[in-house]
Amino acid sequence: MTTMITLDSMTRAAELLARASRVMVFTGAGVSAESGVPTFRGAGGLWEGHPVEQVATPEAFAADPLMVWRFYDQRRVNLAPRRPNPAHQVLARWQERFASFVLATQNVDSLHEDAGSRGVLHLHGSIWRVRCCRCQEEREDRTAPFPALPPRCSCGGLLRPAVVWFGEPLPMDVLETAMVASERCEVLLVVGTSAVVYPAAGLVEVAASAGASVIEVNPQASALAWLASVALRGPAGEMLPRLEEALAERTS
Ligand code: BJW
Ligand code: ZN
Repeated sequence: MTTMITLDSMTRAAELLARASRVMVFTGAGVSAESGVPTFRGAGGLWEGHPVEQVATPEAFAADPLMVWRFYDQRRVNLAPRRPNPAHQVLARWQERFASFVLATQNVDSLHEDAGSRGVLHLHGSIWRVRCCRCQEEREDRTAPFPALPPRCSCGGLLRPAVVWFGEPLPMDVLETAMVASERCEVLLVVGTSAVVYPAAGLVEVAASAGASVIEVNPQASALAWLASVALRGPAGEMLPRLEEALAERTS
C-alpha cells in the first residue's frame, strides 16, 4: 500500500495496464485538441454566440437549417486538413497490444481511423456522413465546403449531418456494444472528455461500478474524475506517449 502511494501516477497507470488484458478507451474532443480541433466547452466553444447545446439539436435544425449547416460546413472545412496526433497514434498501436481492446469515441471526426484504429465505436455519429430527412438514405460525403447550403439529397429532401444531436437516441447497437465492453473491461482509460454528456458518460460509471480501474487523461478534472484511480493531468498527445513508454519499461 505504502509503495502504491509513493509511486507516481504515470507508473501506477502503466502498472494497471500491464496487468490488464481487457482494456477500453473512451475519448472526447480533447483527444483531437492537439490536432487543432476545437473542443465544445470552454473558451471558443461557441457558434455565432450560441452554446453547442443550442445548435446541435433537431429543434435548431428544424427552425434554421441554414444556420446549423453553416456550423457543420465550417467545421468540415476546418477538419479536412487535420491529422492524427501522437495520442491517436498510441491508441491505434494499442489495439494489437491487449487481448481485448475497445475504443469508443464521442468524436465525430475520423482521426482515430486516420491513425489506424479499426472498429471504433462512434457514439455520436460522423460529421463525414449525411442523412436525408425525406428518404432516410445515409452515406459518406466528404465535400467541404458544400457548393450550396443547405445541401440536398438526389430525392430533393434536405440532408442533415449524420451526428447525434441533443434529445436524439445514440445508435442502439453501438451504445450496447460499448456498455457491454465497459462492464467487462479491467481498465478504462478516459481521454479528453468533460464527461457531462449522457448516456456516453455513463460508460465511466458502469465500468467503475463493475470494478474496473479508471485512468483519466485530461489537463482538467472531468465531472467524473472522482471515479478515477489515477489521473494523468496533461495533454493527451504528451501523456499517452509517456504512458506507452512506461508500459514498455514494465513489460520488456
Ligand atoms: C484535453 C486536451 C488535451 C482539452 N488532451 N484533454 C441526464 C441528466 C441531464 C440530461 C441528460 C441526461 N441524460 C441525457 C440527457 C440529455 C443530454 C445530455 O447529456 N445533456 C447534458 C449536457 C446535461 N443527452 C442527450 O440528449 C443524448 N441523447 C439522449 O439522451 O437521448 C435519449 C433518447 C432516448 C430515446 C429516444 C430519444 C432520446 C444525445 C447527446 C448528443 C451529444 N451530441 C454532441 C454533438 C455531436 C455532433 C457534433 O459534433 O456537432 O456531442 S454535444 C457535444 O458534447 C458532442 C460531444 O461528443 C459531446 C461531449 O463533449 P466532449 O467530447 O466531452 O467535449 P468537451 O468540450 O465537453 O470537453 C473536452 C475535454 O477535453 C475537457 O475536459 C478538456 O479539459 C479536455 N482537453 N485539451 C486531453 N490536449
Ligand atoms: Zn433523399
